[in-house]
Amino acid sequence: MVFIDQAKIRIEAGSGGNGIISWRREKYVPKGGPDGGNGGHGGSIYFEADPELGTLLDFRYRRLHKAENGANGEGSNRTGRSGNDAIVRVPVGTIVRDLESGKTLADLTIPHERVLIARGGKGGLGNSEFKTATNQAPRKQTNGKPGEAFDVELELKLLADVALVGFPNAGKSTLISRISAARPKIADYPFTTLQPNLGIVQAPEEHKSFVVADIPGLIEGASEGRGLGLQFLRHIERSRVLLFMLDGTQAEPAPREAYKVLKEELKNYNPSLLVKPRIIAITKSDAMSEDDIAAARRLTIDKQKPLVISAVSGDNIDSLVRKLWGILSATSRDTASD
Ligand SMILES: Nc1nc2c(ncn2[C@@H]2O[C@H](COP(=O)(O)OP(=O)(O)OP(=O)(O)O)[C@@H](O)[C@H]2O)c(=O)[nH]1
Ligand SMILES: [Mg+2]
Repeated sequence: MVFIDQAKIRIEAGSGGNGIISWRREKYVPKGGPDGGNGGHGGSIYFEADPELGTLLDFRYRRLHKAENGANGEGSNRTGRSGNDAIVRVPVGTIVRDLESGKTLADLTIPHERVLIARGGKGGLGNSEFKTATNQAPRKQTNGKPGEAFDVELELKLLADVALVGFPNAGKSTLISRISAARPKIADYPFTTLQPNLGIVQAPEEHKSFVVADIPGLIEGASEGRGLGLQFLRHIERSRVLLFMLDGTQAEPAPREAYKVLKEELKNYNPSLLVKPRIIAITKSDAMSEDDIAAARRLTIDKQKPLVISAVSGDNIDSLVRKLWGILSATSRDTASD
């Protein structure tokens, strides 16, 4: 299964500046000739593959991307300044399509690859360009041409950065609906989630985001096909960080035992999963007693202090996102897997 992130944006290249009509006026030149300069060219729009970006999230907030217009020409045959180009940065792997025709304009697969998508308009001509032997004083200029402007659709295949690992009902879907725009079904029975859901999470750093996969719950024996079993462990395989979610309101199994079972299942499926960095969260703190919360905070599981969180009250959710981002930003994306 492939997850697709999409965005629709409008791009508008800059218009060319106008050529102007102007006449030379100098002290000793009584009949000054034409000296109207040409307009500058409009800026173009390029798309660039930026390996620092992982999602199209930024485009939800900014839909119009414009390049600068060229300036009009000036007297003394001065050409107007050209408009600056605009560089639209997209994640590596982004496909750019013309929205109307569906035609692919670019498939940005190489880091830092740059492709011209919308050309800026040419500058118009000033009257000095129209001077001929028979017309020494042309009263003629042309206006700049408009830049290309159209709607494009961006598409990116997403890889999960973080996989949520937990028993059914641990609160995985509730967490993803708290930290992203994803709205998976949430219910108090096991195996509510039957298909993985991806959510895009805004990182604590501007213009940065990461992808969290909410996958169906695991149970003991999952690695041998029990429950929803193996097929979803593949998604865990492709992520960079594992977030273990342990239900703090459950005495049986208590978080430490739940963790052991989950870890064992991952190991049975593929021991290299345990090489991935892991974070442990104890969930549903809003429904835990003060004593249970205090006890959970004192726990050390697998040499780690778990974070005690609640996706309902928001308790420690910011810390969790910061912690995930801390690990993700220190490790680079593995683009090879699919
Ligand atoms: N009080 C409280 N309840 C929670 C919290 N998170 C989840 N729940 C409840 O726990 C139940 C299970 O939540 P889900 O988010 O569906 O759990 P899940 O891990 O996605 O479950 P599966 O999809 O079945 O694997 C629901 O009734 C939620 O309302 C929380 O932070 N506090
Ligand atoms: Mg779920």
